[in-house]
Amino acid sequence: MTASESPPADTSPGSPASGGLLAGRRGLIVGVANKRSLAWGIARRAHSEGAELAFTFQGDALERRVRPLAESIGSAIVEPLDVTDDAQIEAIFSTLAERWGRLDFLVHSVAFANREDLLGRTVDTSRAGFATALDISCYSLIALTRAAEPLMTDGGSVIAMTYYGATKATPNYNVMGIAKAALEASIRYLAVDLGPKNIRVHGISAGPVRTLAASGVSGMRGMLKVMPERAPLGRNITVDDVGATAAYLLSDLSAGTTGGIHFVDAGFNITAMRHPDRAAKGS
Ligand code: 0WE
Repeated sequence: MTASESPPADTSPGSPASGGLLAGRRGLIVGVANKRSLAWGIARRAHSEGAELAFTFQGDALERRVRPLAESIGSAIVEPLDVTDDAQIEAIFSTLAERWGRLDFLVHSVAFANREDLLGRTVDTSRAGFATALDISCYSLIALTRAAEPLMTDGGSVIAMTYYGATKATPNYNVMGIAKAALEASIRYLAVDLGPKNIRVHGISAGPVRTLAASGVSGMRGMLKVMPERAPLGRNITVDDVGATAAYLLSDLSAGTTGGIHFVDAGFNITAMRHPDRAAKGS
């Protein structure tokens, strides 16, 4: 048979590709809030690479957002999950055990700090605010990974979302930077624990994107302006950029890779300052 006689591969967005990178894989996506979410960018790409997905939502308002998105890509499992509640974590994984019996990947795209802790001085962070940020943004990865482990019987891959504010002090990111530093360390320790079971654990450090989590963040507009001036690629990143890197990290293409933080930031993190030939607009 000549090449011209083969049927064209269906790689259109939203159509599961039988020859896709993630064909036959099953994954849980935690952290879709709406269609702009990084988690939705990952889900869309995972689906187009052939994966079957389950989703969680937190609260009625987000259920109304997540359910239609999940249904649009044929996902039959959409369940509530508050990551601070051990019983709900147990419940979602027993649902996955019943319905699928196995899990290939987990995507963690969840963070929260009280709004008053994302302004002003980190030195003013309360004990309760610190505990909230670390519990929701970091401990949840450990808890979810522990619950996923028994289902990842054929190996697996875990992705958690992080940000450059984990390693470099970033205005207003404050306690979230501390939580992301702990999350990045958790990724390394989990990778060591689960490596023997061929479960790989990765961080994606995404550049700033206009999502629900970034809305109302003071200085977001400035960050989105500075990125293209300083980043080697001269642009901001998109959720599709994140989805593509995630597909690689969830697939066998990255079989020899675990415990790392993978920057999807147009190269911003490797620079010390803006190149003088790339003039800031208006300067
Ligand atoms: O990790 C994040 C956002 C996480 C986040 C956002 C909010 C806003 C609403 C966590 N908790 C809350 N709590 C709220 O009440 N990003 C990487 C996006 C982000 O957030 C920032 C940033 C960037 C970038 C906050 C301050 C400065 C920069």
